[in-house]
Amino acid sequence: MVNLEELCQAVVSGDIDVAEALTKKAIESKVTIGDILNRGLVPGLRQVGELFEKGEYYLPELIVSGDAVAKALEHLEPLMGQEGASYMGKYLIGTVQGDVHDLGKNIVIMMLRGNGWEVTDLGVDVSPEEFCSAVSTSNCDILGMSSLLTMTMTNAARTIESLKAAGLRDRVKVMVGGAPTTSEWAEKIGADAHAKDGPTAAIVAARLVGKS
Ligand code: B12
Repeated sequence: MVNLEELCQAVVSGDIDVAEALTKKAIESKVTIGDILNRGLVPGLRQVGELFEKGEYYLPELIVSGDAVAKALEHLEPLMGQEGASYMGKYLIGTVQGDVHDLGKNIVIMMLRGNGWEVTDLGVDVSPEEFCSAVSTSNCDILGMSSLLTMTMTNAARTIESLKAAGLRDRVKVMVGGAPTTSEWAEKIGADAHAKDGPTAAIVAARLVGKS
């Protein structure tokens, strides 16, 4: 049996090999993806964030812990097959300009793909212009923006303004997410919806296109 607390601690200590091995073992032992994420990987990152905030961890620790989770996600991603999920539509997603955090976005992508969405990932540090250009050429149903930094979350608002200025706002539903974001903030900047995690993102996205 896999101890998910050990997986959590492997993330906290930035032990990439152990995090990978325990994730593989958990998958073999039929631990659910939800438990691997919510009882192992994500709490590990949360602790790393707390240690960073207290000044006990620095950027190098954030980097290795992030890499440990990225490695673990590589093994989870193929398991989120689309079998059985009916086609939901096209979802364009990226992390806002100035922000390179992508683990949360990648978890959202896994959940969306597993729930029938055709997802295009624009990556990180995506400018309002790049988001607009992708919306104008992609015929997507939903644009999702991820923001982890309070300093740059305003770039999601700038992107919505740019969509309006380009006459594209009515073509697409806009969702926002990321640790510092809230549904009140989403409403304030004129987004259509907010979601606090991957599973909720899939539920809310379906609702936005009338397929829930
Ligand atoms: C790992 C990490 C990093 C890694 C990122 C690696 C990677 N590939 O992503 C690296 C080392 C690059 C990094 C860098 C920095 N980081 Co950092 N980082 C973190 C850490 C520890 C974990 C982030 C994470 O992955 N969380 C886990 C995921 C699963 O959660 P999530 O991203 O919130 O995503 C979920 C939901 O929010 C939602 N969601 C996310 N996106 C979206 C999008 C949509 C559309 C929807 C619907 C939902 C949704 O679903 C996701 C899945 O459930 C956090 C601490 C924390 N508690 O978050 C700090 C943190 C985010 N970082 C922080 C800081 C300060 C920095 C740096 C500025 C540090 C520095 N001095 O350089 C740099 C910034 C670099 C940049 N320009 O972006 C601060 C931000 C403070 C703030 N509020 O502004 C935090 C909170 C740490 C802290 N407590 O101080 N970081």
